[in-house]
Amino acid sequence: MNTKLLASIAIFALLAGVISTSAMQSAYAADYGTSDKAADAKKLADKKAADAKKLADKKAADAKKLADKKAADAKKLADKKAADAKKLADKKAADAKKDSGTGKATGKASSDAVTVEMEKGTATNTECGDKCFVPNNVQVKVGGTVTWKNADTAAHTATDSNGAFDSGMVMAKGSFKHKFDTAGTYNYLCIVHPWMKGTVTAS
Ligand SMILES: [Cu+2]
Repeated sequence: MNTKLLASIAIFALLAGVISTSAMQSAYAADYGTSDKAADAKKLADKKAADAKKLADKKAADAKKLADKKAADAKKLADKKAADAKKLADKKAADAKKDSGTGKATGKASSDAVTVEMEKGTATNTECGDKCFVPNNVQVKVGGTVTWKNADTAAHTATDSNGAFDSGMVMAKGSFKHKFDTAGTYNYLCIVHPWMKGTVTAS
């Protein structure tokens, strides 16, 4: 063997070693580098998916909270309306009871039975105006009755201006009842004290 050949072999071997090492390194790098990128991409995708889910969950939770609040508000409003309606109905019932109980009917609503009082002092008080017959103006249903009660010490009458009814003399603590079978407006007065005037409307 000569020296030149030995040197050539040595150089070849060295080169081969260098080339194979670098080839392995690049293969390694390519392999693991790609794998790292894929892992990173997966991680990123997972994070995005997790974030998206979190956001969707939050939106759903917010929407539910809002819907619950709306439902609660609607219920509260409905409850309040129902309570108000009940209160109003109770008040009306109480007023109606009060009216029928005392005979001091307001005359605002048409009813089957209305009571009118001939007030105290009306025989002498020519200024009693709409406080002679109380209430002064009453509404009654057709077929309903109006009862006049004399709360005064003097005798009075309830006499229709057109002759539809006439109580005659109603003594102190006495009363007179008339049934209204025909719709209409009836103006009446006390023939003893003609300043005492009242109206019955039957409808
Ligand atoms: Cu009178």
